[in-house]
Amino acid sequence: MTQTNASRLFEIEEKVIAGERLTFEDGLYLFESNDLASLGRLANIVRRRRHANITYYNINRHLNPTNICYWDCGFCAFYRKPNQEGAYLFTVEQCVEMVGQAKAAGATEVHIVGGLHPTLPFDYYLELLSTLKKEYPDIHLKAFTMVELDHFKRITHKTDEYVLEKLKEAGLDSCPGGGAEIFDEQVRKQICKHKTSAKRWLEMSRKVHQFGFKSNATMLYGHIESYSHRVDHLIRLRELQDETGGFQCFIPLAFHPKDTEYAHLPGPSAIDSLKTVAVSRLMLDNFDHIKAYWVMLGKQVAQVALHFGANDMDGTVMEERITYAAGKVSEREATRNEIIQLIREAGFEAIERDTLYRPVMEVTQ
Ligand code: V47
Repeated sequence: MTQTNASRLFEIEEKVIAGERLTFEDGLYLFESNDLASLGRLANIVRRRRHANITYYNINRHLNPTNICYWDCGFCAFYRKPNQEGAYLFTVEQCVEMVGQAKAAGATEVHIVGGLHPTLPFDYYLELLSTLKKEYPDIHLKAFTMVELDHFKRITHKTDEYVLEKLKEAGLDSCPGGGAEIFDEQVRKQICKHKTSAKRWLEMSRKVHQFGFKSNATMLYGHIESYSHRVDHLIRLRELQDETGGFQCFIPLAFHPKDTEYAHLPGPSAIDSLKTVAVSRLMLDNFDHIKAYWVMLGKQVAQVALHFGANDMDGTVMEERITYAAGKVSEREATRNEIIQLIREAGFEAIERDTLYRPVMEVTQ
């Protein structure tokens, strides 16, 4: 006997209220549902239970030391080949200057990710971290995705543990969540066939957590993947989180097609983005935080996403380059006041956090 939509949703709602884990089939059902209001309502139950009326933001800066990359991911408009027009590599001094400006603007975090440069030695990255740490000891260095850590292992011909130890000595504080894309191997073969595998991304995250670092996790959605690939991705993250507890935050990344191999695709709609935030909140029952990354969602959709399970708006960002390269021309940074305003207008209390989600200051005005 087939269940009616109402009774299936009711069954899921009962699980959500009881704090029971949702299955793959539940996740798929939620993605396939067109009852957006109910998805939001269910995700909001979990969001409010964990974070009440609080929405976090931080003051941060993105720093992409180079866009030169020997891989050729089809979804990426950011990378350049070494002699290609627009290729760049910042010196450590240039990076220090940029972080100095961010520090002056109140930043507590620098988010450092870049292309996989074919000849830049591991020492460059160590020098970058140690110089930044020396100049700005209070700034949290959230640096290098699992894909970059895997690259460091390959260029040093040493172990993962060696790489992590050296980065730790140099001042690494935690790792961002990029490079996860979609874990399904068939999709990965099409959108980023040379990239670090899903298995390796997860293995490296496990090692990062075992080493004592926190990290984040992402999912790139709205390209050629199906709903079941998304649910599979979320469940693989949930399983690893059960094991390590080392993920702080999940960030669904809305695909921006312009100037990529998938420029013919429309990218995800606002409805799809809100669904994805909601289902992520509901499936990832062991993740504390779901981020509405306004750079990729757009500020307005990010605001609405706060009612669909997200409890974090990320930060001021300052000079984001990856989405900017893929056609996001208008929203490259935000001021503190603007983010606070977006959060308050959506009906939440804005709390500035550091990278580890400790409150930095309470805004009372
Ligand atoms: O790894 C690349 C994605 C990621 C495109 O950890 C694209 O707090 C959309 O990981 N359209 C980098 N996305 C961004 C990222 C991130 C952002 C904010 C916070 C955190 C965190 C992490 O952006 C890449 C890739 O998955 N990406 N190209 C594109 N055309």
